[in-house]
Amino acid sequence: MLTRRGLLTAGTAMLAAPRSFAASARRKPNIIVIYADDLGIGDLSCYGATRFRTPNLDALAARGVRFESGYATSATCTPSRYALLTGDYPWRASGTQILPGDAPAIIRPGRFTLPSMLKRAGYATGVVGKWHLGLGDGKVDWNGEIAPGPLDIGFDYGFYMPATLDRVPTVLIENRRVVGLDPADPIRVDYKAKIGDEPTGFDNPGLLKFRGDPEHSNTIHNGISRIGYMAGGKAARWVDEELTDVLLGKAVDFITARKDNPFFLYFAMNEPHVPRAPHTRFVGKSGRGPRGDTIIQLDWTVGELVSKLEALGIADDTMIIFSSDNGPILFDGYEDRAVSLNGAHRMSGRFRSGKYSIFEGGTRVPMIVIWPGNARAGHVSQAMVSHVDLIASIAGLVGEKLPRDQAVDSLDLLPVLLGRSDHGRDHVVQDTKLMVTTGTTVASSGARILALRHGDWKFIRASVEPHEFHGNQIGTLPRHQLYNLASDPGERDDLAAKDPKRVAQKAAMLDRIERS
Ligand code: NG6
Ligand code: CA
Repeated sequence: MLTRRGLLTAGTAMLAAPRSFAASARRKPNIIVIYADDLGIGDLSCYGATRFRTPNLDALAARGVRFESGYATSATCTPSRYALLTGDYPWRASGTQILPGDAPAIIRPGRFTLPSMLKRAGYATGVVGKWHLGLGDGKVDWNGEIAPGPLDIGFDYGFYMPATLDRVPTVLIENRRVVGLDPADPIRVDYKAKIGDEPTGFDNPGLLKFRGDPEHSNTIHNGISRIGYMAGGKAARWVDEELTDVLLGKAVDFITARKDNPFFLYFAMNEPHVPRAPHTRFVGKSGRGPRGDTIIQLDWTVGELVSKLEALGIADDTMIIFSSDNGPILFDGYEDRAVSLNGAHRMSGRFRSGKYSIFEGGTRVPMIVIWPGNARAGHVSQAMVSHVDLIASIAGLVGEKLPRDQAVDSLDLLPVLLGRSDHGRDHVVQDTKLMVTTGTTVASSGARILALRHGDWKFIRASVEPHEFHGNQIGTLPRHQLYNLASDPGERDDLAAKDPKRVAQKAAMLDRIERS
């Protein structure tokens, strides 16, 4: 296959030019990307989960294409989202690792992105939910105009959290302003030293709903200690238990107001990322504790959004792509009993490990595409696709061209996304990068860890990075590893010593892709 970077790899034929599905539709379809946070490929009942059910996502899968080899580019959030929006693998750029809540914007204004391309194609474009791609130019002014941000890279509308649920500031931003901010109570944020006089998890553990590890033991808001210190902005802070309803409301408002013309909505949900504080109506519903309960909340919320499309009469004109930014994890900083209550639930299905890992569980995620009348209902695809491919595939759909030097890793796989072809990628690069922390959990150099899946072969490049983080195996060894995913999807039987020739080939191929 010829990638946009011009690398010729053996083994697969070029895809036929995508058919013009758009032409058969009444108009350009609305496009909704629903991106879950830390949801594993084994977390939905349509992917084999048996300990609880996800009826709304199962129904979605039954009406569309369900992928068994759908990949986020990376095993953590920021890099996967960077790739989703830009069409570049994140490891081509520096600064694309997990960002603090006060980091500058990493996708710079004016850059060619999925939303900017769709805007050019006549779409109204919006983001609702988790951002975590940085804001501002250095020091963000939380009390003034927040820029650059989503509005500077192609979104017309944004209603979003700056980073993650577990990072300060715990406030929502609409377009360029913090929502509900009282100017008399300005927000201050510091990731290094304590500011203000609010209690912290370190000093006041008695105030907590559940305890955090040292990284998650800074300012307490809503009974949850966060990463980072914050003061002020009291009236603007979110209530974790109500946040998903607030975001759903904004997503519904966005589509309702724009239903008569094509729109693109990037709905970046938080479930089941930590801290897991579901609404009371979902508490106890999964029988697996708060992690399962937030998955039930996610499933219900997706169902509501789909019902809204139906009520508005636009469900048939809407393509929905559902996926997750990286694999799953039980303990990720809070003692919320996820580990003890998980029981026999297999978050990554038959794959090994999850979030942070270079094993399949890190990046092979649930992925469902529906578009009534266009995407094949009920098709289960084994084709390899990556989120990095969305931009080129959607460009083909809406008749836009990619600039030569942009979205360099993105392949037009529209027929694959619609279940009309099972010829996906012949290879995909996976990556992870650990945080460099001074806490007790990990001492990483912050180096990228890369792997290559090529056909059924999985090559993991040698790395001296730590082998474990938060209970998930990262998959690193100081020597190269080789697995055959067809016979060994759980990556247990390292064939590197038996097949040094193949190891050398894959190592060279990954080097070539990296340099291309
Ligand atoms: C890590 C946090 C983790 C989570 C993650 C981001 C520590 C020890 N761990 O650094 O709890 O917030 O960042 O998750 O601080 S992600 O899904 O947004 O990538
Ligand atoms: Ca994530």
